[in-house]
Amino acid sequence: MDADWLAFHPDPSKPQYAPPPGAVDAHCHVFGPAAEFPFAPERKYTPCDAGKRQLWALRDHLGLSRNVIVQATCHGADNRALVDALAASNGLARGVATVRKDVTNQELRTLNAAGVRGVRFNFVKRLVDKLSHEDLGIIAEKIAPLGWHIVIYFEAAELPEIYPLVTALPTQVVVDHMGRPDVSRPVEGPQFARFVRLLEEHPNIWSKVSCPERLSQVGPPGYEDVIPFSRYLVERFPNRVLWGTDWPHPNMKSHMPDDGKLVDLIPRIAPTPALRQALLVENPRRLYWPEEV
Ligand code: 0GY
Repeated sequence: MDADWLAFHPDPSKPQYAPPPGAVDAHCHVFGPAAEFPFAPERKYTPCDAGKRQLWALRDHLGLSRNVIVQATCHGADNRALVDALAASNGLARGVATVRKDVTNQELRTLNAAGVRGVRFNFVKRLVDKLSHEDLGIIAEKIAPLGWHIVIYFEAAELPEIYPLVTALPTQVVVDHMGRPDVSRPVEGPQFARFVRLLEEHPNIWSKVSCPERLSQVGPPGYEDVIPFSRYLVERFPNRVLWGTDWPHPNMKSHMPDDGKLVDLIPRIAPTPALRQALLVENPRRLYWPEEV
């Protein structure tokens, strides 16, 4: 792993908040193990191993029921570690893959059978080489017939550049980590207003209210500066928000969050039982286990 890599918390606390039955961690990753699933040559970082069994142990410890495993950029478009985890999950995990524009329909069907329900487009420059919008458009057209959605990851400053692509996508679209707002700015300020408008004007666009540890400038355990942003989205778009741990927290440099404390923030971002049921159970079910709806 990279010399300055911070490994995930070895002993997260038991949350005081108990999530409802069926609660989903809708944003987490598996890394390797590298000996079995080597990291991609084009990766921008080399993490510690963080395998499926550790993820299941965390799920159970936190009182969560299911996971959505998102392909991380360190594995590029090689989805083998993801598919291996899905196969071992007893149906308790679904996945979001990374594919290239030349992916075949047969490969997509195989991923679908493994439990993949979406692809991720990553626009964060420190994580990936730039992908052409034309290529992403080709991928979007290929995956749409499967009923999959597209997860997108960008920094707030990149939104104007990608706006035409994002708003033309033919599927449901889920934005990672609230579009990474600068939380030192006001919730009602122009930067976050632009993101809110994106959701307001496009009913197919959702947001993950995840990663306070990544966005916060005041830091743990309360991440007080991030809560108003997450809560705003949960209250305004209760049926289009997802929550996740982001375990094993790639590229965290300031500190490693205690996952139990992240769970304890949920009642502060979703203050009523109905909002929590939507955020943790019903919304992820509609995207990832639609056969149950
Ligand atoms: C996240 C955030 C990051 C990394 C990745 O796929 C990835 O490598 O998403 C990051 O470095 O901000 O969502 O896991």
